[in-house]
Amino acid sequence: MQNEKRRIFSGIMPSGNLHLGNYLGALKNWVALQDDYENYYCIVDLHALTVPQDPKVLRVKIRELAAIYLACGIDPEKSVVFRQSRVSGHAELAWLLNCVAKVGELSRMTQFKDKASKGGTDSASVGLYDYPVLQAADVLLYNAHLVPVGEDQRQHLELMRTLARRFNGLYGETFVVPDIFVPEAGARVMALDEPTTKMSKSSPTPASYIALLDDPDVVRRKIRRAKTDSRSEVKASPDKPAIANLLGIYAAMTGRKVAEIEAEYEGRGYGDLKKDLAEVVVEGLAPIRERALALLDDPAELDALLDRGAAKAREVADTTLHDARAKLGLD
Ligand code: ATP
Ligand code: LTN
Repeated sequence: MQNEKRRIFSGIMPSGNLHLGNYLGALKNWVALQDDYENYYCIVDLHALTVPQDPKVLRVKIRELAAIYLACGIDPEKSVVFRQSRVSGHAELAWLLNCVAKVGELSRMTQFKDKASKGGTDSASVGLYDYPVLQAADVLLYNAHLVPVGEDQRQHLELMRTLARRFNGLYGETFVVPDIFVPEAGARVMALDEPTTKMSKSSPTPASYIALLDDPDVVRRKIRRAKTDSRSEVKASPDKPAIANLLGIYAAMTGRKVAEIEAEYEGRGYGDLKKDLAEVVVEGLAPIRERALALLDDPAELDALLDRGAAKAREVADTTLHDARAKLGLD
Protein backbone atom coordinates (compact mmCIF):
# COMPACT_ATOMS: atom_id res chain seq x y z
CA MET A 1 0.00 0.00 0.00
CA GLN A 2 1.19 3.48 -0.92
CA ASN A 3 1.17 4.97 2.58
CA GLU A 4 3.15 2.08 4.06
CA LYS A 5 6.10 2.73 1.80
CA ARG A 6 9.31 4.09 3.27
CA ARG A 7 10.28 7.56 2.13
CA ILE A 8 13.07 8.88 -0.05
CA PHE A 9 14.25 12.47 -0.16
CA SER A 10 16.87 13.92 -2.47
CA GLY A 11 17.57 17.17 -4.25
CA ILE A 12 19.74 18.99 -6.77
CA MET A 13 20.61 22.69 -6.90
CA PRO A 14 19.29 24.67 -9.88
CA SER A 15 22.72 26.14 -10.50
CA GLY A 16 24.78 25.63 -13.65
CA ASN A 17 24.22 22.91 -16.21
CA LEU A 18 23.10 19.46 -15.11
CA HIS A 19 25.72 16.97 -16.16
CA LEU A 20 26.45 13.30 -16.59
CA GLY A 21 27.69 13.05 -12.97
CA ASN A 22 24.37 14.37 -11.65
CA TYR A 23 22.60 11.82 -13.83
CA LEU A 24 24.69 8.76 -12.95
CA GLY A 25 25.31 9.69 -9.30
CA ALA A 26 21.78 10.84 -8.52
CA LEU A 27 18.93 11.06 -11.05
CA LYS A 28 19.28 7.63 -12.63
CA ASN A 29 19.06 6.03 -9.20
CA TRP A 30 16.12 8.15 -8.11
CA VAL A 31 14.21 6.82 -11.10
CA ALA A 32 15.22 3.23 -10.35
CA LEU A 33 14.10 3.49 -6.71
CA GLN A 34 10.88 5.33 -7.48
CA ASP A 35 8.50 2.36 -7.48
CA ASP A 36 9.54 1.03 -4.10
CA TYR A 37 9.34 4.22 -2.03
CA GLU A 38 7.27 7.30 -1.42
CA ASN A 39 9.50 9.89 -3.06
CA TYR A 40 10.23 13.57 -2.50
CA TYR A 41 12.48 14.98 -5.20
CA CYS A 42 13.26 18.59 -4.53
CA ILE A 43 14.73 21.48 -6.49
CA VAL A 44 16.90 22.93 -3.75
CA ASP A 45 16.76 26.57 -4.80
CA LEU A 46 17.65 27.91 -1.33
CA HIS A 47 20.89 25.92 -1.49
CA ALA A 48 21.68 27.51 -4.85
CA LEU A 49 21.69 30.94 -3.15
CA THR A 50 24.73 30.02 -1.04
CA VAL A 51 26.85 31.31 -3.93
CA PRO A 52 25.83 34.40 -5.96
CA GLN A 53 23.12 33.77 -8.58
CA ASP A 54 21.63 36.05 -11.20
CA PRO A 55 17.86 36.08 -10.46
CA LYS A 56 16.97 35.96 -14.16
CA VAL A 57 19.17 32.93 -14.76
CA LEU A 58 17.98 31.23 -11.57
CA ARG A 59 14.33 31.43 -12.70
CA VAL A 60 15.25 29.73 -15.97
CA LYS A 61 17.38 27.08 -14.25
CA ILE A 62 14.59 26.13 -11.83
CA ARG A 63 12.24 25.26 -14.68
CA GLU A 64 15.02 23.56 -16.58
CA LEU A 65 15.75 21.35 -13.60
CA ALA A 66 12.06 20.43 -13.26
CA ALA A 67 12.03 19.48 -16.96
CA ILE A 68 15.18 17.40 -16.54
CA TYR A 69 13.78 15.52 -13.52
CA LEU A 70 10.74 14.52 -15.58
CA ALA A 71 12.75 13.84 -18.74
CA CYS A 72 15.01 11.43 -16.82
CA GLY A 73 11.93 9.46 -15.78
CA ILE A 74 10.74 10.97 -12.49
CA ASP A 75 7.01 10.35 -12.64
CA PRO A 76 4.85 12.96 -10.85
CA GLU A 77 2.31 10.20 -10.17
CA LYS A 78 4.90 8.37 -8.09
CA SER A 79 7.09 11.21 -6.82
CA VAL A 80 6.46 14.62 -5.31
CA VAL A 81 8.48 17.16 -7.31
CA PHE A 82 8.72 20.62 -5.76
CA ARG A 83 10.82 23.65 -4.93
CA GLN A 84 12.46 23.93 -1.54
CA SER A 85 11.70 27.68 -1.25
CA ARG A 86 7.97 26.98 -1.61
CA VAL A 87 7.85 24.98 1.63
CA SER A 88 8.88 27.38 4.38
CA GLY A 89 9.40 24.53 6.83
CA HIS A 90 12.83 23.84 5.28
CA ALA A 91 14.21 27.20 6.41
CA GLU A 92 12.45 27.01 9.76
CA LEU A 93 13.67 23.54 10.65
CA ALA A 94 17.16 24.57 9.54
CA TRP A 95 17.06 27.22 12.26
CA LEU A 96 16.01 24.73 14.90
CA LEU A 97 18.80 22.39 13.82
CA ASN A 98 21.30 25.28 13.75
CA CYS A 99 20.84 25.40 17.47
CA VAL A 100 21.95 21.77 17.92
CA ALA A 101 24.71 21.75 15.25
CA LYS A 102 28.22 22.73 16.34
CA VAL A 103 30.64 25.18 14.75
CA GLY A 104 33.37 22.53 14.92
CA GLU A 105 31.25 20.09 12.92
CA LEU A 106 30.47 22.57 10.17
CA SER A 107 34.08 23.74 10.03
CA ARG A 108 35.16 20.20 9.13
CA MET A 109 32.95 19.96 6.02
CA THR A 110 35.26 19.51 3.04
CA GLN A 111 32.77 20.92 0.52
CA PHE A 112 32.69 24.20 2.48
CA LYS A 113 36.47 24.27 2.71
CA ASP A 114 36.84 23.63 -1.03
CA LYS A 115 34.19 26.12 -2.17
CA ALA A 116 35.09 28.81 0.39
CA SER A 117 38.79 28.62 -0.37
CA LYS A 118 38.13 29.69 -3.97
CA GLY A 119 37.09 33.24 -3.03
CA GLY A 120 38.70 33.40 0.42
CA THR A 121 36.97 31.97 3.51
CA ASP A 122 36.24 35.38 5.03
CA SER A 123 34.09 36.40 2.10
CA ALA A 124 32.19 33.09 1.78
CA SER A 125 28.51 33.49 2.69
CA VAL A 126 27.23 32.31 6.06
CA GLY A 127 24.72 30.35 3.97
CA LEU A 128 27.54 28.36 2.38
CA TYR A 129 28.84 27.51 5.85
CA ASP A 130 25.39 26.50 7.05
CA TYR A 131 24.52 24.59 3.88
CA PRO A 132 24.72 21.10 5.47
CA VAL A 133 22.26 22.08 8.21
CA LEU A 134 19.69 23.18 5.63
CA GLN A 135 20.37 19.91 3.85
CA ALA A 136 19.69 18.00 7.07
CA ALA A 137 16.45 19.95 7.52
CA ASP A 138 15.39 18.98 3.96
CA VAL A 139 15.55 15.29 4.70
CA LEU A 140 14.49 15.22 8.36
CA LEU A 141 11.38 17.28 7.59
CA TYR A 142 10.01 14.33 5.62
CA ASN A 143 11.30 11.65 7.97
CA ALA A 144 12.92 10.09 4.92
CA HIS A 145 14.59 6.70 5.37
CA LEU A 146 16.84 6.83 2.34
CA VAL A 147 18.82 9.57 0.60
CA PRO A 148 20.22 8.65 -2.84
CA VAL A 149 23.22 10.88 -3.68
CA GLY A 150 26.68 10.81 -5.24
CA GLU A 151 29.83 10.03 -3.28
CA ASP A 152 30.64 13.72 -2.60
CA GLN A 153 27.63 14.02 -0.29
CA ARG A 154 28.70 11.31 2.17
CA GLN A 155 30.10 13.72 4.75
CA HIS A 156 26.95 15.88 4.68
CA LEU A 157 24.84 12.77 5.18
CA GLU A 158 26.91 11.68 8.17
CA LEU A 159 26.37 15.10 9.76
CA MET A 160 22.65 14.81 9.03
CA ARG A 161 22.52 11.49 10.87
CA THR A 162 24.45 12.99 13.79
CA LEU A 163 22.03 15.93 14.04
CA ALA A 164 18.98 13.64 13.92
CA ARG A 165 20.40 11.41 16.67
CA ARG A 166 21.43 14.38 18.80
CA PHE A 167 18.02 16.05 18.54
CA ASN A 168 16.26 12.77 19.34
CA GLY A 169 18.58 12.21 22.32
CA LEU A 170 18.07 15.71 23.73
CA TYR A 171 14.37 16.21 23.11
CA GLY A 172 12.88 12.75 22.54
CA GLU A 173 12.28 10.63 19.45
CA THR A 174 11.38 13.05 16.63
CA PHE A 175 13.30 12.25 13.43
CA VAL A 176 14.05 9.14 11.41
CA VAL A 177 17.84 8.72 11.11
CA PRO A 178 18.21 8.38 7.32
CA ASP A 179 20.41 5.92 5.43
CA ILE A 180 22.59 7.00 2.54
CA PHE A 181 22.36 5.33 -0.88
CA VAL A 182 25.44 5.72 -3.07
CA PRO A 183 25.43 3.73 -6.35
CA GLU A 184 28.16 1.18 -7.13
CA ALA A 185 28.86 2.69 -10.54
CA GLY A 186 28.85 6.39 -11.40
CA ALA A 187 29.02 7.73 -7.82
CA ARG A 188 31.96 9.98 -8.63
CA VAL A 189 32.29 10.97 -12.26
CA MET A 190 35.44 13.02 -12.79
CA ALA A 191 36.01 16.09 -14.98
CA LEU A 192 36.90 15.24 -18.58
CA ASP A 193 39.73 17.77 -18.75
CA GLU A 194 41.10 17.05 -15.26
CA PRO A 195 40.27 13.54 -14.04
CA THR A 196 41.53 14.17 -10.51
CA THR A 197 38.68 16.64 -9.82
CA LYS A 198 34.96 15.88 -9.75
CA MET A 199 32.75 16.77 -12.72
CA SER A 200 30.90 19.82 -11.42
CA LYS A 201 28.13 22.03 -12.77
CA SER A 202 29.65 25.17 -11.30
CA SER A 203 32.83 24.62 -13.33
CA PRO A 204 33.66 27.59 -15.58
CA THR A 205 35.00 25.19 -18.22
CA PRO A 206 32.21 23.52 -20.26
CA ALA A 207 34.76 21.06 -21.71
CA SER A 208 35.04 19.54 -18.21
CA TYR A 209 31.47 18.23 -18.17
CA ILE A 210 28.90 16.63 -20.45
CA ALA A 211 25.68 18.56 -19.93
CA LEU A 212 22.46 16.56 -20.16
CA LEU A 213 21.21 19.14 -22.66
CA ASP A 214 24.39 19.20 -24.78
CA ASP A 215 23.83 18.68 -28.48
CA PRO A 216 24.99 15.17 -29.60
CA ASP A 217 27.86 16.62 -31.64
CA VAL A 218 29.05 18.60 -28.64
CA VAL A 219 29.02 15.40 -26.57
CA ARG A 220 31.08 13.62 -29.23
CA ARG A 221 33.58 16.46 -29.37
CA LYS A 222 33.96 16.68 -25.58
CA ILE A 223 34.64 12.95 -25.31
CA ARG A 224 37.05 13.01 -28.24
CA ARG A 225 39.01 15.81 -26.55
CA ALA A 226 38.86 14.34 -23.04
CA LYS A 227 42.23 14.04 -21.37
CA THR A 228 43.94 10.66 -21.65
CA ASP A 229 46.82 9.03 -19.76
CA SER A 230 50.25 8.00 -20.92
CA ARG A 231 50.61 4.44 -22.24
CA SER A 232 47.81 3.47 -24.56
CA GLU A 233 46.48 0.40 -22.71
CA VAL A 234 42.75 0.60 -21.85
CA LYS A 235 42.97 -0.30 -18.17
CA ALA A 236 41.37 1.33 -15.12
CA SER A 237 44.42 1.49 -12.86
CA PRO A 238 45.06 4.16 -10.17
CA ASP A 239 47.87 5.68 -12.23
CA LYS A 240 45.46 6.12 -15.16
CA PRO A 241 42.70 8.31 -13.73
CA ALA A 242 41.53 9.58 -17.12
CA ILE A 243 40.94 6.12 -18.60
CA ALA A 244 39.50 4.87 -15.31
CA ASN A 245 36.97 7.71 -15.52
CA LEU A 246 36.02 6.97 -19.14
CA LEU A 247 35.65 3.28 -18.33
CA GLY A 248 33.60 4.15 -15.24
CA ILE A 249 31.22 6.26 -17.33
CA TYR A 250 30.96 3.47 -19.89
CA ALA A 251 30.14 0.94 -17.17
CA ALA A 252 27.59 3.17 -15.44
CA MET A 253 25.82 4.03 -18.70
CA THR A 254 25.58 0.42 -19.90
CA GLY A 255 25.30 -1.51 -16.62
CA ARG A 256 28.34 -3.57 -17.66
CA LYS A 257 31.39 -4.35 -15.52
CA VAL A 258 34.60 -2.36 -16.03
CA ALA A 259 36.62 -5.62 -16.32
CA GLU A 260 34.39 -6.80 -19.14
CA ILE A 261 34.85 -3.54 -21.04
CA GLU A 262 38.62 -3.64 -20.49
CA ALA A 263 38.69 -7.15 -21.99
CA GLU A 264 36.77 -5.96 -25.04
CA TYR A 265 39.38 -3.23 -25.67
CA GLU A 266 42.45 -5.37 -25.10
CA GLY A 267 45.01 -4.60 -27.78
CA ARG A 268 43.00 -1.58 -28.92
CA GLY A 269 43.71 2.10 -28.23
CA TYR A 270 42.06 5.04 -26.53
CA GLY A 271 40.64 6.29 -29.84
CA ASP A 272 38.39 3.23 -30.20
CA LEU A 273 37.22 3.47 -26.62
CA LYS A 274 36.38 7.16 -26.95
CA LYS A 275 34.52 6.67 -30.22
CA ASP A 276 32.32 3.92 -28.79
CA LEU A 277 31.82 5.70 -25.48
CA ALA A 278 30.65 8.83 -27.30
CA GLU A 279 27.92 6.79 -29.03
CA VAL A 280 26.90 5.11 -25.76
CA VAL A 281 26.53 8.50 -24.07
CA VAL A 282 24.79 10.16 -27.04
CA GLU A 283 22.32 7.28 -27.24
CA GLY A 284 21.65 7.39 -23.50
CA LEU A 285 21.19 11.16 -23.31
CA ALA A 286 19.36 11.87 -26.58
CA PRO A 287 15.89 10.85 -25.32
CA ILE A 288 16.41 12.82 -22.09
CA ARG A 289 17.42 15.91 -24.01
CA GLU A 290 14.50 15.63 -26.42
CA ARG A 291 11.92 15.15 -23.66
CA ALA A 292 13.36 18.00 -21.59
CA LEU A 293 13.30 20.41 -24.53
CA ALA A 294 9.70 19.43 -25.31
CA LEU A 295 8.65 19.96 -21.67
CA LEU A 296 10.30 23.37 -21.64
CA ASP A 297 7.92 24.43 -24.41
CA ASP A 298 5.15 24.53 -21.80
CA PRO A 299 6.55 26.43 -18.80
CA ALA A 300 3.08 27.03 -17.33
CA GLU A 301 2.54 23.28 -17.01
CA LEU A 302 5.92 22.85 -15.28
CA ASP A 303 5.07 25.66 -12.85
CA ALA A 304 1.68 24.09 -12.11
CA LEU A 305 3.31 20.73 -11.46
CA LEU A 306 5.76 22.32 -9.01
CA ASP A 307 2.90 24.08 -7.21
CA ARG A 308 0.98 20.82 -6.83
CA GLY A 309 4.14 19.18 -5.51
CA ALA A 310 4.70 21.95 -2.95
CA ALA A 311 1.14 21.59 -1.64
CA LYS A 312 1.69 17.85 -1.06
CA ALA A 313 5.13 18.39 0.48
CA ARG A 314 3.78 21.05 2.87
CA GLU A 315 1.33 18.57 4.40
CA VAL A 316 4.11 16.25 5.51
CA ALA A 317 6.51 19.06 6.41
CA ASP A 318 3.98 20.84 8.64
CA THR A 319 3.37 17.73 10.74
CA THR A 320 7.07 17.15 11.41
CA LEU A 321 7.75 20.80 12.10
CA HIS A 322 4.86 20.96 14.53
CA ASP A 323 6.29 17.99 16.39
CA ALA A 324 9.83 19.43 16.45
CA ARG A 325 8.56 22.78 17.77
CA ALA A 326 6.53 21.06 20.47
CA LYS A 327 9.52 18.96 21.59
CA LEU A 328 11.52 22.17 22.03
CA GLY A 329 8.81 23.86 24.09
CA LEU A 330 7.62 26.09 21.26
CA ASP A 331 4.07 24.68 21.19
P1 ATP B 1 28.00 22.40 -7.95
O1 ATP B 1 29.21 22.36 -8.81
O2 ATP B 1 27.06 23.55 -8.28
O3 ATP B 1 28.28 22.24 -6.49
P2 ATP B 1 27.41 19.66 -8.50
O4 ATP B 1 27.78 19.38 -9.90
O5 ATP B 1 28.32 19.17 -7.43
O6 ATP B 1 27.11 21.20 -8.35
P3 ATP B 1 25.02 19.12 -6.94
O7 ATP B 1 23.77 19.89 -7.15
O8 ATP B 1 25.89 19.50 -5.80
O9 ATP B 1 25.96 19.11 -8.26
O10 ATP B 1 24.71 17.58 -6.85
C1 ATP B 1 23.49 16.98 -7.16
C2 ATP B 1 23.62 15.48 -7.05
O11 ATP B 1 24.53 15.00 -8.03
C3 ATP B 1 24.19 15.02 -5.69
O12 ATP B 1 23.54 13.81 -5.33
C4 ATP B 1 25.63 14.79 -5.97
O13 ATP B 1 26.21 13.84 -5.09
C5 ATP B 1 25.58 14.26 -7.39
N1 ATP B 1 26.83 14.56 -8.11
C6 ATP B 1 27.36 15.79 -8.31
N2 ATP B 1 28.50 15.69 -9.02
C7 ATP B 1 28.70 14.38 -9.24
C8 ATP B 1 29.72 13.64 -9.92
N3 ATP B 1 30.73 14.25 -10.49
N4 ATP B 1 29.61 12.30 -9.97
C9 ATP B 1 28.56 11.66 -9.40
N5 ATP B 1 27.57 12.29 -8.73
C10 ATP B 1 27.62 13.64 -8.66
N1 LTN C 1 23.87 19.29 -1.09
C1 LTN C 1 23.33 18.44 -2.10
C2 LTN C 1 21.99 18.90 -2.60
C3 LTN C 1 20.98 18.69 -1.55
C4 LTN C 1 20.49 17.43 -1.09
C5 LTN C 1 19.57 17.73 -0.06
C6 LTN C 1 20.78 16.11 -1.43
C7 LTN C 1 20.37 19.66 -0.82
N2 LTN C 1 19.49 19.07 0.06
C8 LTN C 1 18.92 16.73 0.64
C9 LTN C 1 20.11 15.11 -0.72
C10 LTN C 1 19.20 15.42 0.29
C11 LTN C 1 24.32 18.41 -3.24
O1 LTN C 1 24.30 17.51 -3.95
N3 LTN C 1 25.15 19.37 -3.39
